[in-house]
Amino acid sequence: QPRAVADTLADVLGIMPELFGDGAYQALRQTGRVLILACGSSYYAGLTAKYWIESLARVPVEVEIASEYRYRDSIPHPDTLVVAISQSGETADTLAALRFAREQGMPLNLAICNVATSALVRECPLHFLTRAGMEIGVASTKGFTTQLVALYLLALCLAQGRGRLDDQAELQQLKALRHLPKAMGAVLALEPQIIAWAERFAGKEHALFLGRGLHYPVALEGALKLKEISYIHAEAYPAGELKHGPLALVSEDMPVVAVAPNDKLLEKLKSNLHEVGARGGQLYVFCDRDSAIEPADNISAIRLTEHYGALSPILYTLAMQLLAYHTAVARGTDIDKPRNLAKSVTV
Ligand code: F1P
Repeated sequence: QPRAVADTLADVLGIMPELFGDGAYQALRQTGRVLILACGSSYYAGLTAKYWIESLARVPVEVEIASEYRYRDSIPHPDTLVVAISQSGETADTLAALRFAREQGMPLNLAICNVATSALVRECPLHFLTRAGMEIGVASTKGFTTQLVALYLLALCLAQGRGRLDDQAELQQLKALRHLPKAMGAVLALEPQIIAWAERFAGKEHALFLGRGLHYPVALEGALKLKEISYIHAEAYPAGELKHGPLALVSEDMPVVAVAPNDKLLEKLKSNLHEVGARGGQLYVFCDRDSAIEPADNISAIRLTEHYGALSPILYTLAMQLLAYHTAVARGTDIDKPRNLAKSVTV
């Protein structure tokens, strides 16, 4: 993972629209709104990008599940930048949604993709190639984290085009991005602690993942990874939704994983976690090193070594992926080739 992210950043010498291809300078300036189309993990990358683009660039973003988009009577806007995200670039639903958007009169199309020769890249006038290399497993891992890097760069370029990123801020952002591979290495070093959790998960049949704000899509991705490779039924909720239904499921048989970095939503999240603890739920909390979350009988915590601000979802995603991976190892499932799934869904 650190190498895939370093490779993806290798050609990034500055925050420049040209990173997204010839003509991107004009296109990104014209953009009045962004529509993101994707499936599976790539869709969750898109949900994360919505937070980034709206807060950094103040451009409104819609994120649509590509397999649904063309069946809805949505309202097209010609100044929309349509961003299609796909690791393989061959996902039939994502290609169909993109073509539908074009037919609706939205020709500003950008592909975020890992395969240079894919249909998606061929069809989009603008593209950013992630450098995840070959993903052996069906479930997207480094494909996902490198998509997040690409989307963060897009948010920065849009912000710059709107005068929201001065030279000083650009330097700081580049520094944070370049440090990412090292910070990811520090998350990978947490593996022994994650293995100990995974051994406890292996005997369970259900799990709940909670996050808030920017880290809600990380919870969604954590639940998806666990489902895909360990076949444990997992659901993710924004933690504030607990009391609107999922709290009824909480019991000591269902581990509850919380993505809990030190951000402005942590206090709210803590009170949500308290509701879980009060009902006998076992909490597994991923938090920052200096977090005020204290372990207790029903609360275990794994602390990530640094707080990473807006880029923190990339680090927390690694922890989720490791948890799913080691749970699958403990259950003896075929991690690279999960039953019923295909690497690219071309029909
Ligand atoms: C989309 C996706 C992956 C998932 C699996 C099936 O693929 O849903 O997220 O892990 O591989 O396909 P893509 O469009 O990103 O290639």
